[in-house]
Amino acid sequence: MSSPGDPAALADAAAAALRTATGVERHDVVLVLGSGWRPAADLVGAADVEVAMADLPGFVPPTAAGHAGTIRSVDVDGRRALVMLGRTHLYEGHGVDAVVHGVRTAVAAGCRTVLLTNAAGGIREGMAVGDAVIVSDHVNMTARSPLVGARFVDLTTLYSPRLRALARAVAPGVTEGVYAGLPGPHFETPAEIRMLRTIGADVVGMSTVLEAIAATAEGAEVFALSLVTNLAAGMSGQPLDHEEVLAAGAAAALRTGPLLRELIARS
Ligand code: R1P
Repeated sequence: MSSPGDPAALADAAAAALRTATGVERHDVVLVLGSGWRPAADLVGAADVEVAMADLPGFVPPTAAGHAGTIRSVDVDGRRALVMLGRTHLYEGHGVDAVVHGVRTAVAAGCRTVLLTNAAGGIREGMAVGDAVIVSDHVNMTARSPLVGARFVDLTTLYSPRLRALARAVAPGVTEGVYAGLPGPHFETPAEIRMLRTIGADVVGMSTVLEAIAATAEGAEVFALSLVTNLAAGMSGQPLDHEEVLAAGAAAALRTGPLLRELIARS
């Protein structure tokens, strides 16, 4: 039984509000945009309706630069997509339920496919700014779970092998990698990057892992795509900043936008 304040009830209420605002009874797929991904999303398709997250129950509008805080309803070759322009991060201080409310709402609105994007630091030798990386697995280093109070969930194939194969077919040459999700908001130290490389991480960021866990627990098929927007601390000799993250996303949009569109259309 759910109470009005519980996460499932809030997601249901937000999904109902989305249905009213968009006039669309059921969406098929959700695309969550990470830092710097907005220019790519503009190439996915024109929005029929754009709703402010602030107008929907349970949403805490994102505060990170480049996260607009709106949700578009877009028709992509007959597939109905929700495109979330921005996400709430753990470091914004609103807790795990706020972080995963977007994907829970999307699943409640009918989405069986959850596509997550993020900006990430490249850890693996040979990576370059502008590389897209299909997330094959993750290391959750937030020490949190969206499933506290719930049940055990198998994560063996958290990142859908089917969707990963589709992405590799759509974008030959794009490699796969393991995403390490840290709480932030500080960037990692060079020593932490050496540790992350040792434990098998290829890219690092401050999002995605909790959303992926929540989405799979709700029965959705999950896919995640990182864009290497900087080389991780200690690898380039340059200090890290969020502006270069946004700029790298914009520079890659002509490659990443069509990839997202194909994934939505064919997922
Ligand atoms: C750092 O520049 C910010 O960009 C990434 C990091 O996680 C961090 O929030 O954001 P997304 O993961 O939302 O792309």
